[in-house]
Amino acid sequence: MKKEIIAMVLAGGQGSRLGKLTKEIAKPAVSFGGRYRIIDFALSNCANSGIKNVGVVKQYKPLELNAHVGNGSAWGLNSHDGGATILQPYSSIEGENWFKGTAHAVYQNIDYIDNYNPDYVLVLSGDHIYKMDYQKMLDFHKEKNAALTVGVIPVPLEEASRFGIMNTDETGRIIEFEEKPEHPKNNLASMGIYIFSWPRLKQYLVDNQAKNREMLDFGHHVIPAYLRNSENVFAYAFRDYWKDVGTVESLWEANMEFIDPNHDLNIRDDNWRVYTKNVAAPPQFLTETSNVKNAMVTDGCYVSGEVEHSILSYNVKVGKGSKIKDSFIMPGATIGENVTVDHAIIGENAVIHDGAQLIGKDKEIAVLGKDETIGGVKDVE
Ligand code: ADQ
Repeated sequence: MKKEIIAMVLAGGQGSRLGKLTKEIAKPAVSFGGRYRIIDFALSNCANSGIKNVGVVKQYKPLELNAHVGNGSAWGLNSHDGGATILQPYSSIEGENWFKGTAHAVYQNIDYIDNYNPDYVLVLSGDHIYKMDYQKMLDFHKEKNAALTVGVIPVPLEEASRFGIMNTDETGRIIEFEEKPEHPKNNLASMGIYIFSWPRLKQYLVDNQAKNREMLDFGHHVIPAYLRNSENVFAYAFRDYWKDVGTVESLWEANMEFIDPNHDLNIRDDNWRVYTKNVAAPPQFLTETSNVKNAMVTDGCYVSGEVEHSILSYNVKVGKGSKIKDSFIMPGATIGENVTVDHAIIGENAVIHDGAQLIGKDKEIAVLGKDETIGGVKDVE
């Protein structure tokens, strides 16, 4: 079944910088914005861009992710000739080999990709918050007759060392690229979003595997190899909201920004909806002692305390006399009475007993992990 383009969503990384929040769960399956999981943004972008064949490459702690993504029907991806396919971390090519890097993860799924005999493969990361029309990027790729187009965005220079950083000429051609430079000279960052012309990429992956040369990672190996060989590599400038939520601080920040009704992401845009798997939960209930302002409160919540500038995901309980401020509470958390939570992220199904405190400040966000319990004063972690 020939397709012009299919997507591969890399959803396997461990996300170690999210600490306790990813101990039991892969980063793309981490809860976001009350109702969503991080991977919903990439999957919704695919659906809204008309890319209906999506391979989700998983590796680390896949259970939650499998249950969430299923066959992709929540995103409208399971039409008669489309669908989301969860790709296992084993392959017929190499036996029981775990993926060793992003390009290796694609290499191991060549058979899946070849099923569709695509002209182009869109490679995405499952852990970014953004809305993007990939068709526009594809048009650009075709217009430039590129072998590879990289989605790019300026980032603050002080954060540049956690990205692939590049230089382009006036036509947008990438002339220099360095993966996570220690001392970045500029701030034009790769978003980890790539459109490859598939026959060429396949050749690189297969040839180098055959010659036993390392071609394991897009940032470290594939992009530099393309540039060495003078392939047409172009930068596609994206100017809207985009956030890599790979650290506790950025996850917290992105959730706080999400509360703002005038947020650039505009979650209320009917023309670009963000889909997710629905959880059957009763309507939220705010008791007579509750006081909720400037907050997102999702289905199934039961609130008797004060909530200010925070997100309560579905099925969260907040007891009487408790104060929740500037915090993101993941699904199923139970907060007892007279609890103070400020500048914090609370993991799924975590429990805070009566009278306890979880208080972070500024950029030091207090975190309670999934299923964790506290009952006394908690220091910032
Ligand atoms: P990172 O995000 O740091 O940088 P990496 O950790 O390799 O790169 O992960 C990219 C994505 O692939 C993540 O979503 C991760 O979960 C997933 N992934 C990683 N290894 C995987 C594997 N073996 N199997 C399946 N999935 C896997 C990348 C680029 C940078 C760019 C940033 C933008 O390398 O150049 O600037 O993304 O965030």
